[in-house]
Amino acid sequence: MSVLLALLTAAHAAKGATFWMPPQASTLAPDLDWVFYFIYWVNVFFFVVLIGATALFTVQYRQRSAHDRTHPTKGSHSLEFIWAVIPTLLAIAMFVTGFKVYIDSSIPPADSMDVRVIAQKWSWYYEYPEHGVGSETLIVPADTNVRLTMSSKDVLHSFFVPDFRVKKDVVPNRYTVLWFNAPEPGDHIIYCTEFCGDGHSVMQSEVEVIEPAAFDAWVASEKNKGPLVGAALGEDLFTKKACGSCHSTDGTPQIGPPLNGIYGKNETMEDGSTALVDDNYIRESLFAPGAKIVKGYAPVMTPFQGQLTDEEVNGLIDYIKSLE
Ligand code: HEC
Ligand SMILES: [Cu+2]
Repeated sequence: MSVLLALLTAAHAAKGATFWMPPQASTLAPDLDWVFYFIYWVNVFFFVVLIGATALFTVQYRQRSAHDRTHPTKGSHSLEFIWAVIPTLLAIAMFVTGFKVYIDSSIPPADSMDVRVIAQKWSWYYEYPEHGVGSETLIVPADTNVRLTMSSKDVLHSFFVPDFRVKKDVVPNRYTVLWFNAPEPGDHIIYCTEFCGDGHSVMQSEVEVIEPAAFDAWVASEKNKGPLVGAALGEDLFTKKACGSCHSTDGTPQIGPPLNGIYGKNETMEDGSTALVDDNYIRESLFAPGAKIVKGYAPVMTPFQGQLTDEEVNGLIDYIKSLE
């Protein structure tokens, strides 16, 4: 009992932590917890009222003798009206508040710093395309919007930081996006929350939120250590894989369309449809170029399926993104 109490007090000591929730360490956490506790207390209220009334009526209206008969009862329109309208209003309030938090957590702010998350059995790896460094711990500056673009090398994983209240599946052959802003420096646990085989339970990592100045110092110290990452890796591959024999980066059409300034644009296809050029589109262009043919060009690009690692695909995407 005293152990339990000690645990509870310890949890309460951390900022914003409650009986059910870990500390609130992101800007999303207070809003999300509000919705959680709103639904929670509505549930507690109705649980107590309904179970209480059931218990009370069971005793009060029990059959007292063998010939004890119930009086015939008539319906009540006002009662029925009340118990239809109040729950409906409560359900609408839950939807509206929940939807708002869902939208806020789904759309990364435009000024976000990009980090790539690569999941594999059974570890996490982080790439900083804007800084050209990689890390096994997610290190981010405090008070900064951070957008994670996540992919898996093998099976389905799921990225979960309880203290931030963010969670998203990480899937092979596709990018998923998640964002957060951690106002204060501190360490928080990252879990894989999708059962992904033997080592699932040890597939943990850590996010270290540090002061922005310390982050810049960390980037400077990591730079030029280890292999090329992000746009620098992409630029290197662009030459090695001879993408330049068909694609210019200065706007001149060649055998293939120029690749500068395409990221974030809507591209028109041969069949008249359009597609947004984002991470998933470029990945598809590399692995299955025939899936969407850009208007005015022939389907002659060789598929690079099996010839590029996930890091290399990420690097090429970051390089194309960097071309103006
Ligand atoms: C043999 C010539 C050729 C080579 C080599 C080639 N491509 Fe392509 N690529 C094309 C053509 C042609 C298209 C347009 C037709 C289509 O959509 O498949 C294209 C389309 C693309 C697109 C979609 C562009 C848009 O405007 O929507 C991207 C991205 C791309 N290529 C990237 C690359 C990268 C990166 C490499 C090197 C790893 C590469 N390509 C190598 C010919 C080539
Ligand atoms: Cu996993």
